[in-house]
Amino acid sequence: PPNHQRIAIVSVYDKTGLLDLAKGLVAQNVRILASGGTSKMIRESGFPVEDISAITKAPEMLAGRVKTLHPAVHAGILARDLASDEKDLAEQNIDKVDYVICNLYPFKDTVAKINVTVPEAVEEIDIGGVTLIRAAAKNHTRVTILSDPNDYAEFLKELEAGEVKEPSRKLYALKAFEHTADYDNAISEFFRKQYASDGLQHITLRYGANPHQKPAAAYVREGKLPFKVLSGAPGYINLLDALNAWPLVKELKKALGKPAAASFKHVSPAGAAIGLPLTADERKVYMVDDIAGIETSGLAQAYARARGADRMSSFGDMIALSDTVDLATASIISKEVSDGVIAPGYDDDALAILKKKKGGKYLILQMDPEYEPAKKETRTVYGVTLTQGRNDVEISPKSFTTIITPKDAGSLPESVLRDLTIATITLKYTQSNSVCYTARGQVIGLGAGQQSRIHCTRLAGDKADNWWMRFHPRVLGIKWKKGTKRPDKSNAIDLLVSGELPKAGTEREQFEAFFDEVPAAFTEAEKDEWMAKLTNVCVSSDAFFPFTDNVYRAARSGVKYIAAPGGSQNDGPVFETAEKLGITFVEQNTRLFHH
Ligand code: 93A
Repeated sequence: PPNHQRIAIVSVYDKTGLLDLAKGLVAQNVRILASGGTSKMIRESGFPVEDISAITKAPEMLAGRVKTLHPAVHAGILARDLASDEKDLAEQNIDKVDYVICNLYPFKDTVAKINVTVPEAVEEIDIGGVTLIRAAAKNHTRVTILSDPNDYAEFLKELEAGEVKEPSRKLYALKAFEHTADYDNAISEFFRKQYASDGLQHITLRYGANPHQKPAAAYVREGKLPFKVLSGAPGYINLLDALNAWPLVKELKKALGKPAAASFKHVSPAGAAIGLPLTADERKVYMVDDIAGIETSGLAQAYARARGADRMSSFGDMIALSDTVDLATASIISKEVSDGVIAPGYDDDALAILKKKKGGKYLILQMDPEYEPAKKETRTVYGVTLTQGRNDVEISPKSFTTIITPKDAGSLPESVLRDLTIATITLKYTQSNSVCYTARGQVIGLGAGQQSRIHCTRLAGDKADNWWMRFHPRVLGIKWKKGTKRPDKSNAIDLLVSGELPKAGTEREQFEAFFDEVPAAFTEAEKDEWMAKLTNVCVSSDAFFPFTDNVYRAARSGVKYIAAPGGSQNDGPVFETAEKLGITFVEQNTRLFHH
């Protein structure tokens, strides 16, 4: 113990346990110095206590705004056991402080009240208390800081036994730092809502994942949000989609040098693509044969492909586009059921069209293309904070040089490198497990969020089959009843090509009502014959294939190239199966789980 009489500075808003604390300190012959209200309460209970002014020789002033802010207090707390510090103290006649017991004005409780005003909140911003706590915590090699009444009993026990030990001082200091950090967070959160709720730094969201999850907001702690809301009001899931879809298209464009588009639903892509000219059949299948200017707009081609990959899943999508949105792209969007779009910019005529969508409620976000997110990501789940480094691994055609099989393979054709790049970047932003099939510069089947990899491979394969069946001449030749809507066409085609055609009853009647000539169901033989024409499909997987079944399934959908990480106990059989089936297997060595 120090050779002087030990001193405690006590300044607490929450006076829980205060008298037991005072009693314990007095019993150990500790001199107590306390701020106004604290001192009054201790004195009235009959324990010896002095006001802080006994050492500051200055009265509390400004109606309590200055109570403990004084060199006599803070030099006493901050002084180390150093000769130079001792000398400074001696010159000013200041005594060292050993214990600080402080908790802060109730800022959180005050701002939680409805209709609290800024002046009311301002008065609850504790300055002196935070300074006491920080100073004592900073000097915890010598000083004990108690910021929580729950710690008084343990503290007194240690004191009675002799002195507060280093491990306890460390934990009290940590708690004190957390306390002031949390307090400052509450203050900045209040002022962010008051002063920056203009959508630049903070936006209030309609609600969270569900309408009963309120309040909800999106904000950054520093600077501005990287996007502006040009129209509509974003929801929580819209932003989850937008902030996953945007980096996907940004990375696709960077990797392949062409405009890119993604169509998101429930935080996974339904489709993603780069801009490549469309064949007449593709224009028909993607329902864009009436879009003026699509021949020259790479961005419109990219969105046509992204939306065309899996039209059922894209219903009500959140769209990301890598480039300034032009009229052709906006014209496609205007015809589709969609929730919103994020892009770096909008041509005036494109913006005018989009602003009219959904009765003016269509969500239009403008993204800052230069924005780089922080390297560290943080979220809380069930009250627990999780942090990780952002997945900033760069995928490009160069990621596919380790060819496992066939042994004599040269380098891969450019179109294959392109499609493997698209598949793999898409997986990077897909809920895991995920497996992605690509062809012709676009996703054609994506399996997301399945706990079993083979289920992903099947789901994605079935989607790829479905995509290809939509190019069958019977589908291209469908004679629609006049006035049939686009979503109804997509649903009816899906029933036809997936083999889910209703055979009888009302559902059958409803199906037939869409057509002038009802198309016949596909026989197994017809399906097999058409599927055999699909080839050169690429597949990427976000982690290794544990069993050969994945390779067999992929092969049935025209897959000739697979990229996946190795590392499975079954790598050998997986590679052999690929070789046997004439599939080139490329080791892409980065696991890409995403949640
Ligand atoms: O207004 S203050 O920021 N100015 C100060 O100098 C100061 N010193 C301690 N508030 C200050 N405090 C706070 O007063 C403490 O954090 C504590 O919450 C409260 C205790 O006041 P009293 O002892 O008068 O009840």
